Amino acid sequence: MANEVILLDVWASSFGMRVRIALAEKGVEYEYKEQDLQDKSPLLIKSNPIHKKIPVLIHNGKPICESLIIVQYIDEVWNEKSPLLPKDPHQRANARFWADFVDKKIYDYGSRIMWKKGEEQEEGKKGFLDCLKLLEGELGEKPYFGGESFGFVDVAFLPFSCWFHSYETCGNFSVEKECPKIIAWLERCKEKESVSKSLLDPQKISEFVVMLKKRFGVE
Ligand code: GS8
Repeated sequence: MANEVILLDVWASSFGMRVRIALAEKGVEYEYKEQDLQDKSPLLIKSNPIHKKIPVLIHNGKPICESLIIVQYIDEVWNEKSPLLPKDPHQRANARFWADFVDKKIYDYGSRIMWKKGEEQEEGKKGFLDCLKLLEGELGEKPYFGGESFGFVDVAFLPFSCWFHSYETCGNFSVEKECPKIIAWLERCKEKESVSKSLLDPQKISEFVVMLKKRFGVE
């Protein structure tokens, strides 16, 4: 059967970027359909009726929702190239644990740094840096989170790095100063074409954040 792959996405979404990295890593061709979240398309609503959120992958007419679930689906379907999850059940569980940790913590603290002020922003900054330090500890001296090869946790975490510059500007701190190993890991990952072509320019994200702040009247 021919593989028809469609991705419903929004250019600046870290969740969407996860899927773009995984598809690029596997060498899967797909049709990209940019979505307008202010005016959701019937296709998005039909494909993700529960959350009505991007990203959604539509594979041969069947939708898959939630970025981490999509990345695992991609890994299972296109399993002959670049495995993302390890084979060993304990290592798999560990990879899922850290991807879930990124999901639950990084986005939330990052958002607090960007959109809140005063005490709430400080809490966001502290929470964010504490999480980065835990991730740095998990990475240790390994080249990638899963060990010698690029994998699931790298895919889950990498897109948030495009927002680091915005977090740093809003929260007045430096990730490189606080967590140099995370930046070294990021640079290492960017040597891969699947990553460099899927990640967005942090400057473009910063301009987007400034535009959003103006639109929503956030100083
Ligand atoms: C999160 C997707 C999400 O927040 C995942 O795929 O991992 N847990 C999900 N998507 C946002 C855009 S990115 O910030 C979205 O589609 N929002 C639309 C809405 O909330 O109405």
